[in-house]
Amino acid sequence: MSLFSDIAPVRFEGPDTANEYAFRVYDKDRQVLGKRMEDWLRCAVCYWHSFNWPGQDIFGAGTLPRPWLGPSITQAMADAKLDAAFDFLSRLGLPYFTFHDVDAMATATTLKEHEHNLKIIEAHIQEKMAATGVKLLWGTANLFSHPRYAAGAATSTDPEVYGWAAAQVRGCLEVTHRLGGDNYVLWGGREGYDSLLNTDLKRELDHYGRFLSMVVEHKHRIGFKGSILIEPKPFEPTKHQYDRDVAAVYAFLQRYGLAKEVKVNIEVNHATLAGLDFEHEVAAALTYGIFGSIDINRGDPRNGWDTDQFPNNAQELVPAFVALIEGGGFSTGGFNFDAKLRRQSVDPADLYLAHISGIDTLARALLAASDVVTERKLAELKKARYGGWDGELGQRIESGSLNLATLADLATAENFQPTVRSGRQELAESLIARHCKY
Ligand code: XUL
Ligand code: CO
Repeated sequence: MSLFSDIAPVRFEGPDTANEYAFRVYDKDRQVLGKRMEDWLRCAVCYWHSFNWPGQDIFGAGTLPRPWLGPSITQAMADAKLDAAFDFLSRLGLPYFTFHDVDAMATATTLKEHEHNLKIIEAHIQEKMAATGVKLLWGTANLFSHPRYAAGAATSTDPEVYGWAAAQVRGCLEVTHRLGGDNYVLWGGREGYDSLLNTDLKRELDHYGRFLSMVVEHKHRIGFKGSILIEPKPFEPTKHQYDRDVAAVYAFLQRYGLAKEVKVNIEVNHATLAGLDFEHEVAAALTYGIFGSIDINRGDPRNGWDTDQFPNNAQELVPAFVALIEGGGFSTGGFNFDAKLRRQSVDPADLYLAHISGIDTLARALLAASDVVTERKLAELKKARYGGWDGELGQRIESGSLNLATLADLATAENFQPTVRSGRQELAESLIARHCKY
């Protein structure tokens, strides 16, 4: 029995069910474009916001009943949290969870103690995973909450802090490996600066590049076959975060020779905060060959901070789903609910309702996107826009057989008179909207 035992295991009951604790659209075995829905979505519940966050904000204390939390977490509290989390996970029936080292373990003050406490909880997690069949989508080390990380971890001004970060990442990467995790994530929450006046940009980036190279070397040394993922975010908590968006991460990876080793974990609201569309970030990552995984929580377009809300609007997700389907779907990644309840959502049932609605939203977006892709009209519209490039002139330019002078001479000699043609944007938008019917 736990805080979450009052709800019976959540099942698919179809769109007409009167049961609020059932999936209306998410039918994990339903075939979509030759793959089970569960295998397209690969959904995960995050440990930290769901079980390790009591609902505090910068103006007020926690509101949510989380009896296993306190200023210092004992082993008994960590175990009670684990019991409750896996009770919830198995009743919700998603295939994956994600966690930070410190979310799960008893509080430690030295690195020896950290290693010891992590080992204890690893064994307990392993038992729970075996008993429930829930798998690990990714693990990550929290390198931002403790005061020692105020000036960053891999970009800290203090090499001893950098050493602490190395120890935490080595520990959590190895635990993730032993638990069969599919990915290891690094979110550089404090890898950035508040003011350039006191920041040595080049030195910090070089330290960060070296850190990531060491992580990749270690991954290969221990034989971890999953993906290493960086999670872009433009700011918060720092004023400027180095991994501000997919393009910045790609430039960073290239500079340090890591573009073939590291991918991205894209979060919807981090794109919003960067002033970009979510589908832009997905398309950019697919284009650069660094698409990894997704944190599917959204923001509020009127707020400039990270509200971490559960998704509830399928239509706005469809363009990203079209890109995802056309890109072949996830390999090691999945949709992680890095989402928080609101502070007034104090009933244990609210955590179920939030996830059920969020998962049904993803299922709706998947079905709509699969119809868009199957219909082929959007793909044909896009291809037709570039029709000229499939002709003789376009092919000569694309193949590199013309240089600036020969092309300029050709354009002049043949008196090119191009005219504006419709981009068919309104039709493209309509092709998305008409399929949002699930
Ligand atoms: C913070 C954020 C993190 C990462 C994991 O904005 O998204 O929770 O997902 O550290
Ligand atoms: Co996230």
